[in-house]
Amino acid sequence: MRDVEILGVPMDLGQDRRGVDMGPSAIRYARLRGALRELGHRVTDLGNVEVPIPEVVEEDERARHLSAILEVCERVAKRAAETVSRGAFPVFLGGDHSISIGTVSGAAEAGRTGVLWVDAHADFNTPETSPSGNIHGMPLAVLTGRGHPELVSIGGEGGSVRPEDVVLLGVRSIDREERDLLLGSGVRVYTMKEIDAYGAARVVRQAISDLAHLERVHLSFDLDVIDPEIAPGVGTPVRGGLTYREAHLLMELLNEAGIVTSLDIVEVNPILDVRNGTAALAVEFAASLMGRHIISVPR
Ligand code: 6HN
Ligand code: MN
Ligand code: MN
Ligand code: MN
Repeated sequence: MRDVEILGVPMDLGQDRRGVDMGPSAIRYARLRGALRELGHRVTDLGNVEVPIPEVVEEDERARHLSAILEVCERVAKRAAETVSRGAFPVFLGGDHSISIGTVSGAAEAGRTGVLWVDAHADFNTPETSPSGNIHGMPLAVLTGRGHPELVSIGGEGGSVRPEDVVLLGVRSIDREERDLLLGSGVRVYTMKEIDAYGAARVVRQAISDLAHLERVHLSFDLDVIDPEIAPGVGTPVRGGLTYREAHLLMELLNEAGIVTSLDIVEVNPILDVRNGTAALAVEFAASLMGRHIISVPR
């Protein structure tokens, strides 16, 4: 049993498409709290962090909506730090992936924290390498100390996490210069190619062992890692993603390993979704991570 605290961050300033700000509502509508309570957890919903809408926010060409995102992420980091200081398990609902600059920085206040970044993209751009200027393509770089100095400063000098404590999983779309930056960073990367070649179980177990030296691991789960045929409600879909069972297996193996101490569920876009199916999947995967078993076998 865990004390779980849900915090919504209805942010859509980190990318171009409207609708991802409705992610927290969609995930709540899909009964996240009920699903986690059924597993025996004590679940509190802390509501949403306030986020301005793009219409009232200034543009910034190389890193769009920088100052507003900075402000929101600072607030999020503070709330995240409060939750982990209570010993609770935070579940952050995005919003686009730029929120993780705040969630991970705050969670890492509890002590050295690893990151498992599960995503179709590497999110390792900087304002210099980014083809879009969208900050949701930059958070993992920021968290490891690369990119816009104001964003990096949220996690304090040098970033919130060490590159050797970070594992990327499920990637299949990386920009050219982003790739060079990532390859030189020390972050471990398992692309869809490794998952196809060796199987999800083997790759996930390897990722778990890569993080075994850490007492705390933050799972940042971008729904676009799932194949868009089953998870269409995301702003930047890429073909060839995780299957339904591969994603459940990932969560089941993480649950078994017991290493995850905080969670982001990001990039759910209800406007692009079909009958809230992507949010419903997100809730299913969260429940698998938090202990849902089809059959409980005593071990
Ligand atoms: N996400 N690499 C592209 C960019 O604009 O930097 C896409 C980023 C997608 C980010 O899905 O969280
Ligand atoms: Mn704008
Ligand atoms: Mn992402
Ligand atoms: Mn992504």
